Amino acid sequence: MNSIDSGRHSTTALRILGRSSSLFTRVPLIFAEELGIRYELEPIYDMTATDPNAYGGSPALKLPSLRRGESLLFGSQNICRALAELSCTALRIAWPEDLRDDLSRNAHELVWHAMGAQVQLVFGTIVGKLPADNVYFAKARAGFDNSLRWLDRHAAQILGVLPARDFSLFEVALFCLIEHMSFRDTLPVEPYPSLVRFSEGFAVRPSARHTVYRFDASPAG
Ligand SMILES: N[C@@H](CCC(=O)N[C@@H](CS)C(=O)NCC(=O)O)C(=O)O
Repeated sequence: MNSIDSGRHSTTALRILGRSSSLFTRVPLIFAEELGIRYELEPIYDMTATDPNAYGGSPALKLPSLRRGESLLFGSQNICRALAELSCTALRIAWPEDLRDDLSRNAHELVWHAMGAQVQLVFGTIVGKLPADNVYFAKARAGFDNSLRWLDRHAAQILGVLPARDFSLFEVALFCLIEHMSFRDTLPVEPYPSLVRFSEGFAVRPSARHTVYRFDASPAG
């Protein structure tokens, strides 16, 4: 079980259903770590299964979800919000609805788009072994690359206009995305030096060091 400074909070352990290798799972894991919330990661081993039970009951066959007793909450952003509501800390989190200008709103849209493209490429070409030159993936890769180039070009400005905060959903998502690209070998990160610099800065946080990407060992071996 991942347990962080349990003295700082009184929350009983929560179960995050996901994968230690998953981009969308790492976002709420980092939130939990930043907020000092105890959780257990319940690994989902088979992403090719078509039975919702293999995903802890997600009808969309997606991860992550959050289980609290009888309740099941789907999706990365929903889980981050639930964790923030449970937290006793006074940490300031910048959410998408706090963004006040086109630049930061576009940045949030593009990082979330890029995360979807990363999943599309990993699932289609690595897990599904489909041809990477198919227009479906070629277009995804081009939109992904364009989005990252835009984010890279505007990185300093974007980080400068985010509201006063301890952390933001945007920054956590961007960090998880950039590290995942090296972990899953989709696009090289070298063309995006500002994003890499940002990611290297974020990587020193304990929340990042406690959630390093790795493949969960299946009990079946
Ligand atoms: N809308 C979901 C998307 C989550 C997502 O795409 N998760 C990936 C893992 S990082 C997944 O479920 N991949 C399996 C698949 O696409 O079939 C969220 O925000 O949590």
